[in-house]
Parts: sequence; structure tokens; C-alpha cells
Amino acid sequence: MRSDTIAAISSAVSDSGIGIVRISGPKSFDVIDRIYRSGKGKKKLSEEKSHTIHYGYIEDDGNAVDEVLVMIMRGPGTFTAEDTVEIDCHGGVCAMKRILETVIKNGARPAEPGEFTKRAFLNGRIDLSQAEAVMDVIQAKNEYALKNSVSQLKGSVREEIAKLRGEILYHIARIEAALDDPEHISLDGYSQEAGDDIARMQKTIERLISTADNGRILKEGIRTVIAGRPNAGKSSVLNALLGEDRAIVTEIAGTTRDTLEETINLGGVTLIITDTAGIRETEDVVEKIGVGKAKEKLENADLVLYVVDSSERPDENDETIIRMLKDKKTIILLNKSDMETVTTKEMIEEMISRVHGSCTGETKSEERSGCPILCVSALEGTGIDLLENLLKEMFYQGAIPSDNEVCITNMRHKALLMDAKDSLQRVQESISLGMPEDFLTIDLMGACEALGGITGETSSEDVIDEIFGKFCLGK
Ligand SMILES: Nc1nc2c(ncn2[C@@H]2O[C@H](COP(=O)(O)OP(=O)(O)OP(=O)(O)O)[C@@H](O)[C@H]2O)c(=O)[nH]1
Ligand SMILES: [Mg+2]
Repeated sequence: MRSDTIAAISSAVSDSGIGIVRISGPKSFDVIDRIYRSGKGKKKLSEEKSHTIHYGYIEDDGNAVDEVLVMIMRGPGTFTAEDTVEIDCHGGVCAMKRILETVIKNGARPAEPGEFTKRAFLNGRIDLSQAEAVMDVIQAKNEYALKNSVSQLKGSVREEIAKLRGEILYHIARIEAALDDPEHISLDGYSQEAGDDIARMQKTIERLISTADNGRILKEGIRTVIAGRPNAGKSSVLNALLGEDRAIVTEIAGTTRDTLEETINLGGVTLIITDTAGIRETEDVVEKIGVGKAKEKLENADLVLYVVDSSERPDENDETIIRMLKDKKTIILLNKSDMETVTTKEMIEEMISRVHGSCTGETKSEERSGCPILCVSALEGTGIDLLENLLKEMFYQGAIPSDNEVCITNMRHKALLMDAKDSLQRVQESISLGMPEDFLTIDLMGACEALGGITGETSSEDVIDEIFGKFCLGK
């Protein structure tokens, strides 16, 4: 247990209904005894039962600061596993700050960002993956991200990693025991057995890594890029989805020069949606930069909304765009459906098949493009509801993990899983080369160390400080 007592405002520092000042550490009860008055001359709070709530006043040198409810909780059954006191006061910024000041004056020190959660970790109540999940719960942008973070908070990643780590440790121990006591413990046939076990673990790790892309989508949103020829109606589509005139729309081709990013939430699905400059060959210096940026965004997109002006015939710029859409999840929007249309679904499908057919051989255009094509009018708003439904549907099918599936949402975890995977691959190579067993332990330990970095068992103090430094104050 750490020896000092910390305090912070744990609610948002803005005027609100209720504000919370939290105190954690061995002197929490001393501090509250000094500043709390019940008004009825009752016992000190330190003499009251744990996990109870008390009504009274916070006083500073005999002057009432605010009327409060105080929650007293003895460790280890608390968030930090230490003695904890929470003061619910009126949620004015001034009231909260005055209470915090009084608490500090009476024996606590201001907490650093994330220090409460760090204590929960250092006191062994949660592991690092759970601590990180605390932050994810706070920052969850949609209901699925929240659900996943809560499952990690409960320890889903921790359990999975602990299992893997346990198995690796078993093998390290087995080899070391045999080397220490070769007379009684034999390593005959061991390599084969270890190879099978490790192959199984590699599969598990690969499966976890493969969830990370969806994990990112779940956590941050689907990176959706609106692309197409100049004047196709891209900015109009963005505005229609947002329900407001966010992007400039004019009849001049080449209106949008820079990328424009917005976040929208469709029934619990988050899209980080980017409007881009129309892609075409151009000599205009500024437009050229915009086109370059558009192409770059397109490359990194999870999903592309390819807007086609159906009132005009497709041209070589559409070909360029289609070429870039290879292997990209795409929804094609035949826009301006309110006008007389000259471009049909079939024409676009044929074009896709022609462009990609040359490099991928003969398959049906549907199979190859696999892209849904919708007729919409961004101007009149028709078909936008269909687009919204389709976006939701794609998300449910693709990114939502089933209830019991552990999903990696943290890129730090992903990187460490890749390290573990590489180490295990090296173990396999050593086995196939017939290396002596003690050689295997080096890479087994490497894998163990990488996995321990996820749960925090092997993380250095710097890494831990860095992680908690990103937390908000009071958490
Ligand atoms: N009739 C009709 N006009 C549309 C529709 N969508 C967009 N427009 C018009 O097409 C023109 C271009 O629209 P924008 O949304 O600026 O097109 P853009 O693709 O963003 O164009 P750039 O930024 O220049 O690449 C504007 O005059 C819009 O009013 C539509 O569904 N129907
Ligand atoms: Mg535009």
C-alpha cells in the first residue's frame, strides 16, 4: 500500500447538479473527521460502519463550505483498494474547488491524472488491461464500444492473456526442471509436444490480433471516406448524412480542396466521415494537393462511399477511382437520381469488371466488386435512409463481436501480441532446427514478457506512468 493520501475532483469541473471530491489513502478518514460536521453531534465518520452514506456539512475553520453527502468506504473493498471517502457536494465549480482545497489543507495531496486507477493497479485489484479499460469506458463513443470496454474491465483480456502466459510458463518450468534434474525428468519427445502446444497458442494469438481491426472500429468508429469525381455531390452527401450544411456545396467542380472530417452516430454506430476533393487530373497547385490528400485518405479508409454523378457519363477519372477501390469495402452511390440519369448500375458494374478484370481474371463483377450500389439524391435526401440502414447493417455483420468473443481494442495490446507471436515463431524455428531445449526458453521468455506487458506484470515503471498519465484528473 502506498503511504500518502490523495484527493481530486472526480466529476467534470463545470457547473452541474452534483460534484464529487474523492479522497483515497490511509488518512482519508482522518481528513474527513477534521472537516465534516453532521449537525446532530453524532459520532465521527471514522467510527461509522464502512460503505455508508452520511448527510452533513464540510467546514473550513468552523465556516460551512457546502452541504454534502459523504460516502465512507474502508479498503480493500474499494476502487483503489484503499480507504476511500467520496464527498458529494453541490456541483458548482466554486463549491467543488473550495471543498478540494479544504481536503488538501487537512492532510491530503492533489492526485495526479489517473492516480486513483493507478493505485487500483499497484494494489493488485485490477491488471493493466483492466485499468486501460476504465479509460475506454469513459471515452466510449457508442454502445458497442461501451459493452466491449466493460467486458475488458471485468477481465476478459486479462483472463485470456493469463491463460496463455500460464501455458508458456509451464513449458519454461518444464525445460528448466529437466535441465536441473536430468536423471528424473526426461525431455524425450518433448519438442514435439511443445511444438503442438505452441502452434495452438500461436493460433489463439493470431485470432486475438485479427480482432484488433474491428476493435479499433468499435472503439473509434468506422473511418469512412467520401470519394468521387469533382461535382459528383460528395459534399452534398456529407451534408445529407449530417443533417446540416457543414461542407460548402457549389456547382463549380473543384469546390472542396481540403479534407473535412466529421463524426456521426447512426443508431449506436460511429462513423468518422471524411469529405474529400474530387479526384481528377489537374494542373491547379492547390487542387493537386487536395487530390493527393483524397487519395491518401482513401487508402486508409475502412469504408469508402464512392459518389457517382449519374446525370453524366462516367469518365477516366472514375476509372482511376475504381482502380483505387480494389480490395476496399465500398458502397457506391449513384447520386442525382432526381435528374435524368445516364449512368446505370449496370454501367458501373461493367466498369468495375473491366478495370479489375484485367488484373484479377474472370469472375463475375458482383463477386469481385461485392459493392452494394444505391440510387440516391443528396439534394432531395432520397435514399439517404437506405444508406444509413446499409451502414448499420454492415457494421453489425462485420465489426460486432459475438457476446463471448474477446476483442482487442487497444493498439498497445495488439503490438505486444505481435511481439509474442514473433517470439513463439522463433521457438518453432528452433524446434524444427533441432536446437537444444534450453535454447527454446529464451524465446519462450520473450513471449511471456510481451504478454505480461499487456497485464502489466512485466511493464516498466515508465510504461505504467505513461499509460496513467493519459488518464483524466480524478480518475
Ligand atoms: N440535382 C441534384 N444536384 C445535386 C445533387 N447532389 C449534389 N448536387 C449538386 O451538384 C453540385 C456539386 O455538389 P457538391 O456536393 O459540391 O459536389 P462535390 O462532389 O463535393 O464537388 P467537389 O467538392 O467540387 O469535388 C452542386 O450544385 C449541388 O447542388 C443531387 O442529388 N441532385
Ligand atoms: Mg465537395
